[in-house]
Amino acid sequence: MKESIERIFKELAELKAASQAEAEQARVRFLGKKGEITALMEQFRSVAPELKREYGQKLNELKKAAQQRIDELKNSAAEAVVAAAPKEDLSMPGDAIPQGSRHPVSIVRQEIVDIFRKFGYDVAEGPEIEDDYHVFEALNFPPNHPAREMQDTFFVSTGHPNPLLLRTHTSSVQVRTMESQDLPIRVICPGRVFRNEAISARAHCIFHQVEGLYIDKDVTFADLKQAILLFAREMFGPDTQIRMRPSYFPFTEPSAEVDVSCNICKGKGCNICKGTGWLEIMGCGMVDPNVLKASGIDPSKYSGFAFGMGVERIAMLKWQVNDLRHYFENDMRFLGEFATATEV
Ligand code: 2NL
Repeated sequence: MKESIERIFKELAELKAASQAEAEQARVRFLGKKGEITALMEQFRSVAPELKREYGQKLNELKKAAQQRIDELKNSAAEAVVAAAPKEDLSMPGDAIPQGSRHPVSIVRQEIVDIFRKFGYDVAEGPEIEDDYHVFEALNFPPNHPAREMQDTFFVSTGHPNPLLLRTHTSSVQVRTMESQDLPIRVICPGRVFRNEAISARAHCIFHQVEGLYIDKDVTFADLKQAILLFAREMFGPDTQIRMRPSYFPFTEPSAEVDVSCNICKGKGCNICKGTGWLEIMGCGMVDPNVLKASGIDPSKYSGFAFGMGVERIAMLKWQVNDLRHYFENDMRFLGEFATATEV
């Protein structure tokens, strides 16, 4: 037994393992159920009592030494695996995280809002689900006006004394502003609007509007023209000209459509302005006295102007996009075109 112990001590000292698997094999060989040290432990039971103390000590030392040696071999084999693995090249560029960008409609909406904020307008928002009063009645829509009909408006509930509907313009927000705020009022209302229309290159059932309202004493059509001219020059460049054509809206009188000079062909005529040299950008007018009255404002003391524009339409002009549907399809190839320098 003594020789066996000595021999195993020697073997342990010379033991090598090229891998963790080999170290495990050595563990089984010495310390496993049928291992050499385990067998010596069995033999120990029949050792003469006077030798028990000496052999017992030696055997315990041997067992400890074997465990230690095998652990060492396992650790160094594991380190060798790591050392042999291909090294990470820390100078390699990282994987880029795909970066989003603001939606073009959002960019233009913000630009429009920023221009009017600079002019001193406040921004107001309101509910997308509205009632007939705030969308139509308070805005002087006669009871049988076609815009009230089912083909233009999405009704959320019908057969109800006060049916809910999706707002067809953000004028409803301005009505709420007139009801709740003190005069004078200078407010800009961006938001999503809904119309029950067939989807085409020029129309969608959901789109975005920015409407503005200015009410004070002695507000005139000249003030309206100047506000629109300043806006157009901020938005489309300092050389921009505007022209107004008479129009009709139930909530304004007089009413006008506004065109800006086409800055693509400089008025010569191109396919964006269809050869006219002018691009239509918004509708506007002097607030109808009936609209003021409905919201508790005395039209003999106060007057105001209002305007409204479609954000997608302005965005189409700005980037010469020929189909409004691009703004709703979320095709990353299209949306990626609008990353601005400040965001990158
Ligand atoms: C357009 C035309 C317009 C208004 C909106 C308005 C709001 C109030 C009172 C009077 Cl509370 N008017 N808004 C006025 C004229 C035109 O929008 O073509 N929008 C896309």
